[in-house]
Amino acid sequence: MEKKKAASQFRHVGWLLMMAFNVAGVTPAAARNHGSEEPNVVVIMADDLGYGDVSCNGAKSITTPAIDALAARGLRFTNGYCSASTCTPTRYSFLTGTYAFRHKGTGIAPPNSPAIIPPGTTTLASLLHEAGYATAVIGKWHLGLGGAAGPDWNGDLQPGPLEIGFDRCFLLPTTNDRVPQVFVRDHHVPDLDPADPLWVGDAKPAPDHPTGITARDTLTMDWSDGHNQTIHNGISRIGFYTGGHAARFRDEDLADTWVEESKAFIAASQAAGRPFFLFFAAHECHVPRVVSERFQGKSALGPRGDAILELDWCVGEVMQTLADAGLADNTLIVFCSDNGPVLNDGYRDDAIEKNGSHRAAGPFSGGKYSVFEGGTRTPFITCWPGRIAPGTSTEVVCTIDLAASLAALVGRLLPDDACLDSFDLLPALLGEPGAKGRSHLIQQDNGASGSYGFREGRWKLVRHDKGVARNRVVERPLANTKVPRYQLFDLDQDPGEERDLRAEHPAVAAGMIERLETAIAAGRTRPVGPTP
Ligand code: NG6
Ligand code: CA
Repeated sequence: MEKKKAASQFRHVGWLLMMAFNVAGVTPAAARNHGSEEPNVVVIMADDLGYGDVSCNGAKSITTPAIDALAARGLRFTNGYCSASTCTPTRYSFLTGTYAFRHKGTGIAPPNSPAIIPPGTTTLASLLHEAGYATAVIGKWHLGLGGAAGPDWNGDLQPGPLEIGFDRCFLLPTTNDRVPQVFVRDHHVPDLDPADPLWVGDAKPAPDHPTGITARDTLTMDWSDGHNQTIHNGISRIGFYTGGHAARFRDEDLADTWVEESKAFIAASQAAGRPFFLFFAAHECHVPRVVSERFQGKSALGPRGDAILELDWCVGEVMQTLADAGLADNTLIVFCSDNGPVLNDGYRDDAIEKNGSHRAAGPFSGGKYSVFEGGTRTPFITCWPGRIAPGTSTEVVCTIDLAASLAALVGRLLPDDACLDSFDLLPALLGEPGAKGRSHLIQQDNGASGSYGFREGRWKLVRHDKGVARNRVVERPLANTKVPRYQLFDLDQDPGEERDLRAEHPAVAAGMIERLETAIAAGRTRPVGPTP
């Protein structure tokens, strides 16, 4: 009832209409030639990679030749976003096209989390699947597996990606600082020995179970905060597990394995004569930053920089694979990140000590866990040779818009009750002349703190219900800073969000406070009605 009432008020104030005219995505289908193209789609999502972590966005302490080549051949967005400053909510929104803050339980998923996206939900993957695409997710999942009781690690691991539109998956189930270190292929953990079953829990399985606390002297990478439970490969993690030894991977092999899996998926799709959608969910540069021996010690920034070099290698491998298969000109690659950067995220890996003058968030304040720009303004590149003219775009685009935009690309209609905050920004993503991006965007953190960013053009409203902001200065250890509940910034003049203009522009702030509240209460920001 509450929701319905709010939604009707929302329509009443005409804000939806305003959005309808301001957002490129509501152009009627008839006005465009949608549905006539069937490029392959590869979304490469990095983990914890900041705006300033790639040399095409100005990094000087690290060089990312493959990502730079993607940008040089494609469109580099200076106002590209993910929707949240932690992983699970961004991935939830990326796949469902709905802001994660609308649903409880979309914050950072624990090791035994059940599947967070209900089976049968319309997702970016299901939309492309229905359009005839072969679909796969390879890499970090972190959106839970299994029914209400959580994952049955030794049995059937469903529901999961295959129940929301993916034909295939090859996953790291959560994030690599969380247990367990095993892969999931489709519905099973491969290579499990039934004589050594895998057990995952949140309490010590036995009093003498070695942990990062009791066996700290055996660790190859020490922890600084949390991450002191079960040890695997010399690194203690969040959570406990036993068994499953034959199925366990080495941290050093993650990237190589996923690249190999991706090559196989691309080759199989090509052999089957099907267009494909690959969600390549990289782990770099999330903790623990333990990369292939080939990249260890290769950057000036320590393990965090080495991880960025490994990520760049993955991007290069995907590009080369497409080129070798003759698919480069018929593939749209989107490169993005799941949240902004963090230096020390719980392990002593010299990220702060070796950072020097590097600005992982570029010119922005905040990073991972923050609703200041650095938390969600992240690298964003689209590349489709022959279709996207190389260049730079200042249009506002977000990972949450890929669902509606790619549905439009392949001519799928969005049901009214799906993808509630996803806008069809296809023309802007393809760099078509005059195409507009978003006129507004809500940014969130992990979801439970009542913190939001709200961008409308040059204006940015920052809301912190608890009066504290997390991770305001990325180059220092994670900390809370006291802040007023509302702040207003002019991003044109002050991209670093340092000068609060709320007192100078009270009417602007008041209007934005109200529109943000309305958008949250309304349950959706995508206008009702078929898109495209
Ligand atoms: C935090 C972890 C952090 C990271 C994050 C999730 C601690 C002290 N911190 O709770 O290390 O795992 O969760 O990151 O445990 S994300 O990118 O997957 O959202
Ligand atoms: Ca992340």
